[in-house]
Amino acid sequence: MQMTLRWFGDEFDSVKLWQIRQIPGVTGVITTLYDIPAGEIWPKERIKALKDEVEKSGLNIAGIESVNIHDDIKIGTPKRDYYIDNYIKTLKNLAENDIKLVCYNFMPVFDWTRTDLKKERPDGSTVLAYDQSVVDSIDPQSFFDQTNENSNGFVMPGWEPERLNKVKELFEKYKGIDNDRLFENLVYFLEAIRPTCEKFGIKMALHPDDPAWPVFGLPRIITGKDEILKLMKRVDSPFNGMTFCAGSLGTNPKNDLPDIIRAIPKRVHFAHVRNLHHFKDGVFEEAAHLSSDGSFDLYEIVRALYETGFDGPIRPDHGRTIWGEVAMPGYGLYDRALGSQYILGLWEALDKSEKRLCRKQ
Ligand SMILES: [Mn+2]
Repeated sequence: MQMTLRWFGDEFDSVKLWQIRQIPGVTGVITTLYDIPAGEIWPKERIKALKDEVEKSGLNIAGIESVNIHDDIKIGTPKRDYYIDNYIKTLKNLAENDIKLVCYNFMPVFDWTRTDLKKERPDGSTVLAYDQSVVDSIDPQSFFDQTNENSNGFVMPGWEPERLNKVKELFEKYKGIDNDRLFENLVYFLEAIRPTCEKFGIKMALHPDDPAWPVFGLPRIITGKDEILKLMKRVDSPFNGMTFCAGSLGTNPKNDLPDIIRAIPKRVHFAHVRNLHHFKDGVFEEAAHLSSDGSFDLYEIVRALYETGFDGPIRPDHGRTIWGEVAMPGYGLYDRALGSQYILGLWEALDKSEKRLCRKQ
């Protein structure tokens, strides 16, 4: 297991590499070339420059989040092969720079969805929150505008302004795409990149849908254990794996998070570990990582990762905004640093208990 933090690059992130380097036990970052639109090839020199910058600070690039998938691939238009070919070239360029973990998602139009980016909690901290009734009462375009207005001036991942004027057009294109079609388009994409991934040892880590149900009438296919198992079996190769995201899968309280991890041993390539507080179905807010602050048992989640031999990167995912920090909602330094220490503490306790048990036997 490697503890990491997501980092959006010097130009976009309020958090600096030297600060990340000072968090005990955090040895790498999960990063991206944030300015390259989905569908374009990542130049080898840009990847090399990013890698050099990270390594100069004493960290490494533990993986990429994300290389985004062009909507033509998700929709399955005649242009998809062109975009898949570009994706393969990007994967090769990454592998040649020794970067072999790629997180991606297959959500139509919107990435993750939250209805409030600074909901205040009783202690004065602010968090990302979701209320289904808000989504039900607003059109997608206004929703998009609202999200961008509330992001403290930062560009939110998956909510890039250049997509803004395309929302209507995209919704048109997704007409007729149901869950089955979207699933088949995902399989088509995975089979197409498979030879490259297997040749270079690239691990693809699919991020589950967030929230884990359809929003704005768009299809959603990676929402729980059955759907994940279906995909793992359909493209049954170690390259085809998951990003286990507690906060996304856990939006549905019916999802048994440790059970999902145990159902796909060795196919969890990357983990996002955080906590949510549920109020009722479809209404939740993000919480501090500590089990007692939210609805998830973080000990059981980390134990499931530990006991299935998880050896990829973990990131503390989102954090609360605390101590007056001005940062991209969810991606401040302070609370993610706290979260990383808690997860590392759980991991150390599990590891030492296990070793003590081994000595006794
Ligand atoms: Mn996540």
